[in-house]
Amino acid sequence: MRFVTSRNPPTTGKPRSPTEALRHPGDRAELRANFRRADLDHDGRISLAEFRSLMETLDSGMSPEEIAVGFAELDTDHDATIGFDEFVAWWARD
Ligand SMILES: [Ca+2]
Repeated sequence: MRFVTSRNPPTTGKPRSPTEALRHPGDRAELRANFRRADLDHDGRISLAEFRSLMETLDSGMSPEEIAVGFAELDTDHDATIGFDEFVAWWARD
């Protein structure tokens, strides 16, 4: 993983994978708050652009490619948006 260190300083336990970048102990209210924060135009879905903004806000250290992969992972019904249910499913996944 040496190639990521210049962009992502060695912080202990810094999550790297799209499915782990946002995962941390949090309750449902926090989850909803994060979803709302990500849903910039308040249409109840997260677009790729909004997802990218969220990842930048959370300082995920993900590249555009990783963000695109992460987005695709979340978008389980392939409608090019992430609904709250998809967001929750992803967050709760183990
Ligand atoms: Ca979707």
